[in-house]
Amino acid sequence: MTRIRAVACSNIALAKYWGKASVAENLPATPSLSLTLAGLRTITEVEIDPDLGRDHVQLDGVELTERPLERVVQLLDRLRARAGTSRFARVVSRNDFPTAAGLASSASGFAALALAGARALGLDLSLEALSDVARASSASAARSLFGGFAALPAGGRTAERVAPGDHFPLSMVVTLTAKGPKAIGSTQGMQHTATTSPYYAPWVSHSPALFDAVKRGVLERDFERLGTAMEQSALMMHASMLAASPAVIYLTPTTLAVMAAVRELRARGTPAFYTMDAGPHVKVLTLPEHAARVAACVEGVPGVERTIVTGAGPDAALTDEDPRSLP
Ligand code: 2P0
Repeated sequence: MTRIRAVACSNIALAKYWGKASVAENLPATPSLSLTLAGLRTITEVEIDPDLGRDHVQLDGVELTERPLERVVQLLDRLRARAGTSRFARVVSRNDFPTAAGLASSASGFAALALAGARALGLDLSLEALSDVARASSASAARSLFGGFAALPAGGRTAERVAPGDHFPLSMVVTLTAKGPKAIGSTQGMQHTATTSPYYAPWVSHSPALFDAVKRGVLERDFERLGTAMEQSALMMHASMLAASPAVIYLTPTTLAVMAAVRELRARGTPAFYTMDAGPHVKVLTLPEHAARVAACVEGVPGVERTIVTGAGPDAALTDEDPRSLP
């Protein structure tokens, strides 16, 4: 039996992916650029066992079935085809942050699974090749193989490194807002947006300009340019969803209140910008010396549960750490 463990960090898109150029191949319609975050980790253990008759997958202590199980099996099937084997796996995976709450658990999850699964099946793949494997399961996962700043081009199969995290040290204040009813999943939400929203085409056609501004902001360490384009990317993505029929609404009154608090902080001279994904939480990007002040501010907004203050994380890597040891 071969047992391998890998760790990958989640990522938050500064320039958003929302929409597919190919549903069958899971290729993104928009270019995206993300920051991989040290404070949002998944550890995944893959054990190949010749005695197993199928794959068994446990996530955060719960045995997966149906579609969530199928998504893991499909990734392992792609690796098995490459490795020329039909052996099954026992997978144990744990996140150290809330799963499926708009905190991109599928990104770190599929990135860690691609690395641990490949090694357990005897494949020695580059980060780029692993990124392609992860992307086919979840496009945002392609970016989580890389630490620091990573980009996935429109139509791209593999993400690429834009800059290491220490090129431009930034803090992300992940602001968890009160849980509402479970919203529509990303894959379904973006498909519904693509097929029913008259704002989808303008979103897709304008996204490269926002991506370019975000990228330039990162490379030139221009926080104002980066933050301004990041906010517009998030808001334009949400505008495309709001115009769908029926609307896809992830933003709650608490989300809007945190956004207002960040705008007010900024008006008073603290550099801080927000971004929101397929959930009600707000991620506030700031410079490290302002992170404590930003966290204190958003924690005072009614409806905010807690914050996770974090910064750039590393590449996905093999680890000795046991996923069962995570809280
Ligand atoms: C992103 N999101 O760029 C965007 C912003 C959510 C909002 O990527 O269908 O789980 O599995 O490729 O990657 C979430 O979507 O979607 C996502 P699939 P995924 O981070």
